Amino acid sequence: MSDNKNKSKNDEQALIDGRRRFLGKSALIGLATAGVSMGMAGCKEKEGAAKPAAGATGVAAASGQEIAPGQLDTYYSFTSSGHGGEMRVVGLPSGRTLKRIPIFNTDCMVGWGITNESRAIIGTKPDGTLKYTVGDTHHVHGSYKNGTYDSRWLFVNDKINSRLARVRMDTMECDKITQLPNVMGFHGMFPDKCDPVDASINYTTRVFCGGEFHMPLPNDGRDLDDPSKWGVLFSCVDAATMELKWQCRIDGNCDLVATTYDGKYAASNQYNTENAADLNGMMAAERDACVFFDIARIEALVKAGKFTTIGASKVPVVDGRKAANPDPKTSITCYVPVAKNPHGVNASPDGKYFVCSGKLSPTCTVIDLSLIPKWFNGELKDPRDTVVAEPEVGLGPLHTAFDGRGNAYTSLFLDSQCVKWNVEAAIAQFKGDKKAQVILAKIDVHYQPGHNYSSMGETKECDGKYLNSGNKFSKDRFLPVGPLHPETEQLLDISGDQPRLVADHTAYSEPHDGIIVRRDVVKTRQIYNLEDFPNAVTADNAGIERKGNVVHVRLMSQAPAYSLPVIKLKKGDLVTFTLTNHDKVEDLTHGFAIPTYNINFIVNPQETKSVTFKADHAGAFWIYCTHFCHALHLEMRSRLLIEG
Ligand code: K7E
Ligand code: CUA
Ligand code: CA
Repeated sequence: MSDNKNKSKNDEQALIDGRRRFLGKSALIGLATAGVSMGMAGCKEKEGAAKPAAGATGVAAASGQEIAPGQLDTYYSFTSSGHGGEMRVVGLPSGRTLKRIPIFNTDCMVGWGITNESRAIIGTKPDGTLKYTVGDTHHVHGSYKNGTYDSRWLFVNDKINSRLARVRMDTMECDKITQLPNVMGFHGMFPDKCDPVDASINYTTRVFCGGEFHMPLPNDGRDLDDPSKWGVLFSCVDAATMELKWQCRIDGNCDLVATTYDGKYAASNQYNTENAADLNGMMAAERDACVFFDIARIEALVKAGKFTTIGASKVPVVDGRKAANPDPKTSITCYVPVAKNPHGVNASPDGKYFVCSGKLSPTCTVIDLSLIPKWFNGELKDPRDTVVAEPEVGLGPLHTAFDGRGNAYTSLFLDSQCVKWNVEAAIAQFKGDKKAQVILAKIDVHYQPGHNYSSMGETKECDGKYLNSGNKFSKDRFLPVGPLHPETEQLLDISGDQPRLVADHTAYSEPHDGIIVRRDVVKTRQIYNLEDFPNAVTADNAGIERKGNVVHVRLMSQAPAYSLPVIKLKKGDLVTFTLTNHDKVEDLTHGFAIPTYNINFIVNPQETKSVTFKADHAGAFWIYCTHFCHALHLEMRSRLLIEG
């Protein structure tokens, strides 16, 4: 029997080895054909390889990571959802889904996109319909104070329609969405960590947003046949008001964004310094760049009125292109050459370095942030002099996380691995130390990782406990659910010398980046404040108010009843329902659905929401509570009678 067991173990290992070889091969083909097919390496696997791989790949099943029933996780993970358009909240290390926060999508559970309040945040067209119903969230980052999270806000980008959204940490709901003018493909985003000039402002006041795609400026039908005239803007949004502060026109594109801990610089890696409009053109140059922005200089220009505007937008635009900035001493931008077609730029938690991953080069580029001001002061000849290491890490490096002990963890898309390497050793090697041990470990992840991110890794409190590897293909890791497989979020314990894979979690397509936040940092409120809602319904104003065919129904809910058992309307009425939940018990939420009228939303304790619609068909309709609230939840309903 033990023979059999060994045999099947060997078979499994052979399958895994075969699969890895296959991956490696397609990876090389991908590179040889200039990267075009590299994303598909995971899809072309022959079907026979589909067999459980756990056990043989070092999954520490009894690793002590399990959270027993009734026990709480030690971390929150806030993740993007890609073209799902929402944000997700997951408990770690268990991988329990705690919440989905609708943002750029619509959601009929909470009524996001249905209530007047949420529609005002998303934005509507003159005819009242939602301006957009799709979104593509990639990057979630928190607001900072003193170099760590302050539990005020989370920010997330929408790549499709170039919008920045803010989520309140206390309610974990979206409260603002801002569209960036003259930007297409808003991809990288990062809040600042303190003010570039006033050190007493040691918290987030700006959010930097990178534009990825070149576009006509303005995009009104001009220059369609001449992409050489198209441009890219890097934007700065006020974190408190969520209004645009300024934009900076650049050469090349923006991919991801990082900010320094001293607040002086933001930077974006660029894979298209060629300013090309086609694939071959974007891969023509041997090196691309990481462009740094001197925030204080940009804001001084804006203050001095040295800006232009584009089209109908009133946002000040400064010129950060190379031709407009010949002298480093006055330049607002610094283009540091980095490895070809880089992806990702990440700040080390000691505040010293930015790391760009090569993607089409098997290297990471380490930029010493103390040398950036030297370049801006004219003390360095070449921006490239700020590069202090370029270690070879493996194939297809995309994103880098840190453990706070001087080590970096880079995802290797083509190798399907996470590589652990030491930053100071890489710097020593770059200086010529041949004995420097740069690569410390390589661990397989399943399969083809995009982002990875570590616990508190984007803060000075980086604790080096966990690393999440967000993998783009799960293949045989889970029960099949049709042609589209779930993605894997794999949890690695990085507290020891060797990273250990400790859990596979599924993820619905398709998360990119996230942050892992210690649970004590997160402060949520238990119920809402009645006073926060100017339209709150109380016993004083509850009832039905009619002005011609415009009707306002003001309702209260208290388990298990709405305040009006019968509501009479006439066909053709324009009706607004405003509902305030007067229950005060945490989690005692009610729903509000009207059959055939496409209305459903929830009201949390002490919260107010409203909907407006035309009563365009007659009949009797039971308004009912959709959210289980009470033993008499099913009885919680009112008759809506619409006369024909
Ligand atoms: Cu690598 Cu949009 Cu951050 Cu996805 S991006 S993986
Ligand atoms: Cu109220 Cu269910
Ligand atoms: Ca390029």
